[in-house]
Amino acid sequence: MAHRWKNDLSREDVTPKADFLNRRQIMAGALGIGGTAIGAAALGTMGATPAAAQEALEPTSLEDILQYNNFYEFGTGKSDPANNAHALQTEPWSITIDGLVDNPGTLSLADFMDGLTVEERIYRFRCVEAWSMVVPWNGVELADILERAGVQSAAKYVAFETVVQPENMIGVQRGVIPFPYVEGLRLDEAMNPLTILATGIYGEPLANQNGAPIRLVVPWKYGFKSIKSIVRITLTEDEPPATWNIINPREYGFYSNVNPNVSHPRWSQASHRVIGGGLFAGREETLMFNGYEEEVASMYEGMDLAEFY
Ligand SMILES: Nc1nc2c(c(=O)[nH]1)N[C@H]1C(S)=C(S)[C@@H](COP(=O)(O)O)O[C@H]1N2
Ligand SMILES: [Mo]
Repeated sequence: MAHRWKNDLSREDVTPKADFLNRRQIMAGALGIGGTAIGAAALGTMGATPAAAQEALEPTSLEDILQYNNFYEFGTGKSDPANNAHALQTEPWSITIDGLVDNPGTLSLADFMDGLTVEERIYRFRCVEAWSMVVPWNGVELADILERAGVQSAAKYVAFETVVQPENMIGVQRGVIPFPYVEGLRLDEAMNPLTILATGIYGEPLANQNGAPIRLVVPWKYGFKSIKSIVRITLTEDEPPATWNIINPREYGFYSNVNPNVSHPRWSQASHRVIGGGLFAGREETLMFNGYEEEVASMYEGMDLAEFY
């Protein structure tokens, strides 16, 4: 399983993926494409989990995950996506992979997911607005997709783009921010085993408001990096544009790694509000890299983390 990339990055350069994840291998049927019900989940035995990562994360209720969203294509209010995203047209869906890859092309979602194993990943999810959830995603490692595309050695970044359906998207009609929503990662971030493309939550296909049918999840970065409803993935040499970074570069950096020690210009990032939990909802201290320091800190050695907020 240890395969080398065509460029100089390799799986061996990053933390072995097995050791930090509460993971269950889920049958490919869990994709939800074609309406297949989720199959029985076989528990992955991936070796011992280090004590730090073993901390059991209590997933946020599905109700909260479905009703407290950011998806500006459907409005700026937290309940707007739940109210308006039913209009999103997700069938048919195709995804283009292009740029600096050996195998560019446009695939239907089914072909895009063909042969990939959908896993469960229970991740902390921290919005830059200082709230957080724990989400049991179902998804595939982005690295597997990039490998199949054949990343060329000149590629340094990965750019992502969200669908634009003006007739279905009230936020696009209102022009609340520029669309399409775009985001990007450095190639090593994109290839980190923590980085997934999610197609489900709680074993169900992604709800429209959560970025159906497929969205990025980068758990050590602020939530706005986790771009929804992706239609294009482009390998580039130069740092790609990122929506919030374009809108306000002083407040939203390209890197935007979760960092409790670096305040947003208008609020502290030292703690966050936990979504859900009813009466017992409260605040928690925010962890460096959102608790994934061991897995990702080495990628930023020599960088001034404050500068790269
Ligand atoms: N296309 C698109 N992707 C997006 C956004 C958006 O407005 N449009 N909002 C981002 C922000 S700020 C957050 S916090 C997460 C929210 O994901 P969730 O609603 O599934 O929790 O989606 C991110 N991805
Ligand atoms: Mo966010």
